[in-house]
Amino acid sequence: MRLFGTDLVLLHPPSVYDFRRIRSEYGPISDVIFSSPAYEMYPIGLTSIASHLEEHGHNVRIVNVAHRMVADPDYDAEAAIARLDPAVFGIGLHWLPHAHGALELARIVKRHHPQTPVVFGGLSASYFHEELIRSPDVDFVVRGDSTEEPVRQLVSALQLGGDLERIPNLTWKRDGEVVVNPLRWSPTRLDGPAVPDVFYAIRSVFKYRSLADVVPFTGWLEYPITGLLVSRGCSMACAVCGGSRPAYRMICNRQGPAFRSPEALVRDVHRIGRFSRGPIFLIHDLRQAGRAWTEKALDLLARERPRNEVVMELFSPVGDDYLARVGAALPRWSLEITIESHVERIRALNQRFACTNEAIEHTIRQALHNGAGRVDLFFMVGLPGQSYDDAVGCVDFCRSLLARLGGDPRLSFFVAPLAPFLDPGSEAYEQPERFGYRVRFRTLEEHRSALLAPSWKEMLNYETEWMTRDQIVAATYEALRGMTRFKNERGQISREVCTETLAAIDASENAVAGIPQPAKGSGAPAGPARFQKSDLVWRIPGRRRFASLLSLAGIALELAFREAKLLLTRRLPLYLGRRV
Ligand code: B12
Ligand code: SF4
Repeated sequence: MRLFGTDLVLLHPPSVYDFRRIRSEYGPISDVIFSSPAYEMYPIGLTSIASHLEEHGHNVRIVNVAHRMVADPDYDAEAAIARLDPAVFGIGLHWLPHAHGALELARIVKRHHPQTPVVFGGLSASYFHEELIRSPDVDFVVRGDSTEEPVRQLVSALQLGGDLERIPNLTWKRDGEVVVNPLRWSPTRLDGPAVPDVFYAIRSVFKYRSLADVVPFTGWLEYPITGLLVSRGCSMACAVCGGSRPAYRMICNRQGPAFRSPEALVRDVHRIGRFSRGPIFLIHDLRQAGRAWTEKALDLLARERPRNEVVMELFSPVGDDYLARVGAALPRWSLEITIESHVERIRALNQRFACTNEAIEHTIRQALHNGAGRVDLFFMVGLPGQSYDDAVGCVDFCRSLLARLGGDPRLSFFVAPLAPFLDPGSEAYEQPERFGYRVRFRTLEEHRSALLAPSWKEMLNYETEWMTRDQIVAATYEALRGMTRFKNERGQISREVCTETLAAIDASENAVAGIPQPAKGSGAPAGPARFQKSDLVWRIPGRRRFASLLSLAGIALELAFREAKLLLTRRLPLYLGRRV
């Protein structure tokens, strides 16, 4: 251990390592998130792992390789990795679409640092841990959704000595033989650092002298939106979700969601407000935590009155005064409602918003009535029981809903395919016959190689009884065309933007069909901002995206003090303890 050396470097891979060369047609697979199809956003938990270890005297650095590669066509990822010299490398395989990039980074690490241990983690790494550990480039997998403490124990054991057998959730190799330690670390509360710990991220910019390495996604500096985790795990059992209650039980041994306390959550909101004016997205429906928790959180938010727009999710319709209370508590707020389908039968099969359309409409009316700045409604193609007509029919549903709501401009509609993969761990993946799915890939290797296919149609790991892959693709493009025309009809986008978007949709569909397209521009993995991305942003009022200089200077001072304190009280004792 070196006093000023780095103990752990956490690498976030691009989805496909050589996306700049391969250039598949990714279509709309990342159309309703801020990342490009390289999926350059890293898991928020990387910051809480880093923060937890730094609290214990370790030096931990995040390197968002994916963002660096997307933002700079000349960035040489291999050379950058060769220059790093930590005691341990961590590589994230949280989302399965990173299967190719993650394994490729592991290979590069081993090529340049053959003696340095490589640790994998994340939901997909946890699901495929036994296959992953057989790779010669992977030494450890830390399973579960709360790996801060097991990772600390592992890094400490590797640097200072310790018994690997005692580390919870660890999959490893003893003399080439796979050892799977029990999955017993699954805290019932979300204590500790905020997820994400944005103050760790800011401190690390100065500590490791690189802003680009910790940027959460390309474009974040222009639009500093921050997600904030309300819980780890989810109480719902949506059939197609790999983050559902049954999936967490299977992958993480989690029996129910672990909630952050209302006090900690509102403190996190306050801290974000000290540096950013961007929206704060509260991940997971607050009501999951029960009435008392929700009321407490809303009371505290009402006292805090954040200046940032607070974006909330709903997992089910609202039948009481919840949205009136939200409206009273928050000066600026909006809602994300992912109903997935306008067809009640399909929603019942998917076990999400298994209610009537009237109940959904009532909820939206409540939100608009109580002052929501925006209500976004999301639809999906590729659901159980969904035919081509059901998928495309969402556009007419939106049109008539909007007419009944007086054309309220605060309503926005989005549609996206279930792509590229049906999530492993979801009930539909685990019991495909029950939900009418045909699953094409079962192993990590099959998913890894599928990511190299020329188009997202070939990448899809499923078909359904109601739609072949060709139909899923056709329905997606048709629904996107319908939504685009509808947006133009209602004046949300101009005729020019409508024409350009329709042309981009046609070009993408032709590319999937193998019809040669004009060469794409350099740098971005799949051309321009795609079909709906620009509608995702919330307006940031005023001219500033970040807080005042005074507030930022206060944070800088506080963090410099914190760094010095950590060095003296944590790092030095750890280092000296090792030397004696
Ligand atoms: C919030 C969220 C998002 C946010 C991202 C927030 C973020 N930056 O992390 C947004 C909306 C952007 C998003 C996007 C996507 N998501 Co999402 N998302 C979620 C959601 C709702 C919550 C995630 C969560 O609770 N995380 C908390 C915990 C689990 O993770 P964490 O704290 O970040 O990290 C901990 C562990 O995972 C682990 N870990 C993670 N990385 C590493 C690395 C190492 C080295 C180690 C040791 C440990 C480790 O340790 C961390 C600390 O304890 C889940 C559903 C659910 N309820 O889980 C889906 C989910 C994770 N998403 C999923 C998917 C598929 C996606 C997309 C690919 C969808 C798409 N096609 O666009 C994209 C990918 C985005 C990208 N990378 O650019 C699937 C993943 C299934 C799978 N196995 O692949 C899930 C399970 C369900 C779903 N379908 O939405 N998502
Ligand atoms: S899709 Fe359903 S199960 Fe998955 S995180 Fe959202 S509400 Fe929970």
